[in-house]
Amino acid sequence: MAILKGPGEPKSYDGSSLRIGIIHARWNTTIIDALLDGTKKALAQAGVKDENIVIQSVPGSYELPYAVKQLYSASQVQSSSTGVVGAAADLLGSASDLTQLNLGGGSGEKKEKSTAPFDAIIAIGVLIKGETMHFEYIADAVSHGLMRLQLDGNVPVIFGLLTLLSEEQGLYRAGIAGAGKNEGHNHGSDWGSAAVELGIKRRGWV
Ligand code: DLZ
Repeated sequence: MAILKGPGEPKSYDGSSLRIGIIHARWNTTIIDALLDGTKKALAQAGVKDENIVIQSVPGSYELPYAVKQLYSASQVQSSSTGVVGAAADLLGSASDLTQLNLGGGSGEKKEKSTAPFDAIIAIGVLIKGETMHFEYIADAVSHGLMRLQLDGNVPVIFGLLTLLSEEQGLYRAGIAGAGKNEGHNHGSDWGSAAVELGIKRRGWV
């Protein structure tokens, strides 16, 4: 039977050269954690290297557009101030940079941590409707904010904002509903795949 919903037949893209940013809100943490997990699994499956994924959190969904903008700008600044100097800085840099080194196998090979601007950014939030108009205002502002960022910033911003009428809807959309906590479909995996597809496609549409 033909599938009516979802992004259609998955095509695989090689994400091994991509740098991906993820900003997630912390409100409704159980659902967020599962979505983040699904997103990271899809990125890993597409070959995106762990060291080329940057994850930052913000308190709530309302903060997502600002944080996406800051994260992307920071990666642009980082990229323009690195280059060859940046490669050396990676080698000599902070303790956290040093943990990225892989000196195993006697080959002297190291894991190259990218300092390029992000190829795509995924914004993840979970908004659950309450008794007031709060939900409508935030959902509207965040949706428009994220859309504006990707058009003005010329970078794909993946819309990982769930706008839910109940917590149960969120559990299903994170694939953790039901007694066995495994019912539903984890939308994070679609967001990870979308980031890889758009990240690759933006390098050349024709
Ligand atoms: C205040 C609030 C409420 C009531 N509900 C949610 C929610 O369901 N999901 C979410 O991500 N954030 C919520 N927030 C927090 C706001 O997004 C924001 O963090 C605060 O208003 C501070 O700007």
